[in-house]
Amino acid sequence: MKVLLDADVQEAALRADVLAGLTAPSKWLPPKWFYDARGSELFEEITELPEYYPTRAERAVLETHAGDIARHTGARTLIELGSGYSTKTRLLLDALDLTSFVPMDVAPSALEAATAQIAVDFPGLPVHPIVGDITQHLDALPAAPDRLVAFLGGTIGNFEPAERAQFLSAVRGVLRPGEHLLLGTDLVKSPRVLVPAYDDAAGVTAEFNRNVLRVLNHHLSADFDVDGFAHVALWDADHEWIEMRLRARWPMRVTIPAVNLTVSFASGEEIRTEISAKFRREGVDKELTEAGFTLDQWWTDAEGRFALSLAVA
Ligand code: AVJ
Repeated sequence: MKVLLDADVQEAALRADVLAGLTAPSKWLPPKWFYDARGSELFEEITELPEYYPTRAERAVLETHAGDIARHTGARTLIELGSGYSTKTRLLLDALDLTSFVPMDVAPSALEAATAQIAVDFPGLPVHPIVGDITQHLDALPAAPDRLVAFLGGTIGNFEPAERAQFLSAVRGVLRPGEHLLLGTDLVKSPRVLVPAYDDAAGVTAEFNRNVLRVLNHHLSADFDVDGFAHVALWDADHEWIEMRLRARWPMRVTIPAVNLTVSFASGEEIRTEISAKFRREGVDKELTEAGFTLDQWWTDAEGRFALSLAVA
């Protein structure tokens, strides 16, 4: 496994984000810090919840169109960004005629498990996992032939619009003309469907959200009272995104020794921990075009909940 994120680099990045986010007037933390081993497992659990439709909807699109993806791209190399356990990706591994598979993720535990399982299920397929941050390490992607970059799950929605533009341009920058991007985007729909998907009855998403505080306790010796924070999920209709927050149930002072910081929370004060933007076809087309891609195919599930875009560089 190629490791671009060693523990020291990761901790330095975590310290910088915590310092910036928790000293800001409106407190925030970037969602990538959810994904330690426990966070990655909790996310897998989320994907199986009755309320969390995006994974099943995206799988339905992949089941229907994996053959089309193979035909339109002729890809020989599949690069998956933010690959996690690569569960849905197996549908692409089945359909494509690949000479290698390159999954990249910040979570080494998920990447290791995925690589081991794929070795068993796809013997003879070379897998070259990279532990890396997709916002920093695209340069490390191999210059292999006929590449298809897959960015699935709707994870692009976790970026702010400006970050999204920067990220898509960076992906375009590493691709040669004629190579492809397969982009998964969750679509705008009723908040009656969206909000429960991020606030499930079993409380798994709440645990996932609070896990970021456990990560800070563990890695920065912070003393967050994890149960002192309530899970909040709300639909921001102006931005068309879901926001997850952690709301202090009572006034708190938290010390974070690794960054030499004491943070005060008023009762009810919130930390924004994630945005998950929802998209429309025109918006996706526009953003891809602005990044230098051409939208070639747009596929959705039968209920129109989730889209896969195939774009050409
Ligand atoms: C993995 C980023 C696609 O935004 O829906 C699930 C993460 N957060 N429930 C998403 C998540 C809360 C998920 N992505």
